[in-house]
Amino acid sequence: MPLETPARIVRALTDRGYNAEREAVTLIANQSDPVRALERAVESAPDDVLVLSAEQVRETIENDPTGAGYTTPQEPAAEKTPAESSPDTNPHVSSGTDSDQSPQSGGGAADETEGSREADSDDSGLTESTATGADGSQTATTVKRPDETPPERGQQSAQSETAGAASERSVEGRDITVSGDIASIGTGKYSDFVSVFQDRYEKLSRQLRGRVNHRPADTIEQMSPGSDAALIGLVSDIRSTASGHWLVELEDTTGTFPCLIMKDREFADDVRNMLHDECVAVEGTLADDGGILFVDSLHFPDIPRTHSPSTADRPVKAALISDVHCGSEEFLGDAWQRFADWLHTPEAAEVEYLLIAGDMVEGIGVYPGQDEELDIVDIYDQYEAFSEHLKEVPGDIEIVMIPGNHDAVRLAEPQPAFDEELRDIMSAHDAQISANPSTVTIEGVSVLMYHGVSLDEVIAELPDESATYDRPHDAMAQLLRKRHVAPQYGGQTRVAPEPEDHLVMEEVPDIFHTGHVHKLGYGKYHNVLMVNSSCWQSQTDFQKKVNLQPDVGYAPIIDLQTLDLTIRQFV
Ligand code: D5M
Ligand code: FE
Ligand code: ZN
Repeated sequence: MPLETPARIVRALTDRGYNAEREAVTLIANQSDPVRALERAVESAPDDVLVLSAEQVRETIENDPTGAGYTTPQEPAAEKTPAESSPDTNPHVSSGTDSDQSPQSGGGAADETEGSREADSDDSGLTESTATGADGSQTATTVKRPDETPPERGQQSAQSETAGAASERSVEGRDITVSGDIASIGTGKYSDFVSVFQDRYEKLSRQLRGRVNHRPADTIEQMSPGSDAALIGLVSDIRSTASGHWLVELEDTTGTFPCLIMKDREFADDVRNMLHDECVAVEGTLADDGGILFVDSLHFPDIPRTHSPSTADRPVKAALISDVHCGSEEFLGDAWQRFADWLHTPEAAEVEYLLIAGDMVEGIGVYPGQDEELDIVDIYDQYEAFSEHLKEVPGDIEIVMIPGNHDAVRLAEPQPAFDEELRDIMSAHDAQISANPSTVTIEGVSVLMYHGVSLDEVIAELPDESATYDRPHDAMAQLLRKRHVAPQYGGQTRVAPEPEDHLVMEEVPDIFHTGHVHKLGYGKYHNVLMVNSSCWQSQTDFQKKVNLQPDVGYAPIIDLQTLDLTIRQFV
């Protein structure tokens, strides 16, 4: 019998161009003649149907003219193998699962994972969850960017690089709202560079205003020497003096002002964690000649320590992955297959969401010499191949995707969502497609999804105690503290000139999800759960040269009811 496992049924359906709901697969598997059930389900599927629903399969089975050998899903055939029985009663784990390969599976603690480390920040507390049994109750997903009035569909200008807009649709049992796309209306003119920084200052200074009694830089210039003063500004320069103190120049909308941080201050080390263009507040005393502020306290926008994350009110889980790199010679198709197969097992029944934080495909011309490692050289063919892999993911899992630096959208951040052409290619799974970054609210839990290009910069610029490739979540914590996903302008991370700064974290997320550095890392920072997904690509030539050992094939799974994290590996 060639169709004895749900994984095989999924594969057979994918070969025929179909994606399927898990219950549809189970129904087919439960038939005494699954081959016939599958063929009939496919034959009777309407032409425009891409996702085979349980309802449609049930109908096909009920309307089978022979009816011979069919069993109802409620009454599994007595002689069935474990793999063919229903998820509720089936202890069997499909051959694609990681159960005997992953150090985490079977109840191992998440922090035993090689290549992943838990942040040692003040309030970490990751645990593992192995709860089972979905109740299938109402769900709600919102994909949105904070601070955004999404345009109506079709309202974007012709030169706009964004494709989508707010959309609402009703999927069986779920209420989904997507308002994720940015309408890129930047013209690339100087005025947009000015306005994106003005907006950054406006949004971040608002977060600091309650903590200091600040004055504009030009007012401070006029104040009498020796007076107390406070200033909020974007960091325009950081220098160390001959005697080892720090001279930090802050800029607001009225001018710049130099601030001196003495090396013996307890917050002097924080200067090492500063990046150009981030927003900070200082309080201190003006020097005798008035031309410099001696800093007594330094404040970052930060996440309040009292932040209490929201949780789902039913048992439901989300898998957070990134960096699939389909089309690369190093793409790990087998690992992906095992992951997709696992999603069809009873163990994964509660996984209702799959978030993919960028780099769906390997892309073309991303790095010099990259073409030598391409398995698929045409970018559209890469997305076609990725779409085939998406079909292996259960059709009843909600997928949310944002682009990364390898994807076919503009490189400058914020990156708009995939355009219509790419959406069409990837339409089989009907994923939610949004900008980089985006905030996705699942069952009341907000997830800030950001691909993570700025992590390279944070890791390069900050001292090792603050961020390394082995601890990408430390770099993420720095971004949370700065309340900005890509603070530094003019470096590696390209920031688009726009009327608004969409990269500011105006709202505190419950979960912060990034990728890009191809390392697994997780931890908590002021109760925000941080997850840097690994990747589905083995070490590339470049990574070999710079000795970057990627963590591959991990799928962090978050229980949205408890925010417990389980790490699974599928290599
Ligand atoms: O990048 C994956 C990681 O590897 C990320 O930390 C950047 C780094 N990387 C990979 N290739 C290069 C080249 N050629 N130059 C600089 N940095 C590189 P990803 O963009 O996700 O492939
Ligand atoms: Fe990547
Ligand atoms: Zn990347």
